[in-house]
Amino acid sequence: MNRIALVAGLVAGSLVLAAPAFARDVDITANGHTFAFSPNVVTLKKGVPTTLHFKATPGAPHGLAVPGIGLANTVITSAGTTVTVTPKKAGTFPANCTIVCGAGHDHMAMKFVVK
Ligand SMILES: [Cu+2]
Repeated sequence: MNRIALVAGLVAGSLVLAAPAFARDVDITANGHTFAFSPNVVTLKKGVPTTLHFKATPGAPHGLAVPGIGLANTVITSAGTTVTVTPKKAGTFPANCTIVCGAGHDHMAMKFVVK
């Protein structure tokens, strides 16, 4: 292997190592206009702390409580709130908005998948 190929290989290897398989910071938007969470599926890794940055579109607050991932009842407003969770068990944990926020409230759902 010549020197350039070796350097290119090292750089490529570094890039692979720098990209985590699971994000440890996730932005989640609660959209009160479409009554949806975005993203509506968030993958976490068992035993790995992940910081969830919640923010709502201006308007009514929303809420989430997902005991299965260690998320206590959390009020989500346009000011934003940040919670770090460390899931202890693998599985799929559905979550519905916990605060009646408008006409589409009953459809406002997402899920966390812990691997
Ligand atoms: Cu709601």
